[in-house]
Amino acid sequence: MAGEPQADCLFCKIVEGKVPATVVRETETTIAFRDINPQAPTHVLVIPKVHHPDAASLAAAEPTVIADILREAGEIAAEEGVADQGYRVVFNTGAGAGQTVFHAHLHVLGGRGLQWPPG
Ligand code: D5M
Repeated sequence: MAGEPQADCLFCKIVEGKVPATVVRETETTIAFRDINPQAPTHVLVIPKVHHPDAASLAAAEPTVIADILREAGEIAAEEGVADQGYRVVFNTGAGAGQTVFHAHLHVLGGRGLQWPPG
């Protein structure tokens, strides 16, 4: 059921502490950890503790948690020292857009020049 931990979900396992992650910040509703395959000097994932498969379904069910995630992204950018240079936040949504983990997550990327369009 949406919102409930999913036994086969990697990011639910990180939330539950069953899979290790390099956690950089945690709130009541979110957890942020370093991406295992970083695409920039700063590459952090911010996820909701509740399980929803993508950002749109999370926003529909728990709109305040999306706000929590975006606020955390700003805090992380500031803490990592990439806010002044500029950074990118991305919700890949759907396999065709490169989503591989179907637990909503926001990529926070910074610390290098970022091209547009992203490809
Ligand atoms: O992004 C999913 C991201 O999740 C991708 O950049 C790799 C990252 N990932 C996968 N497994 C782990 C673990 N165990 N720790 C940290 N990061 C991880 P997507 O937008 O779905 O392609």
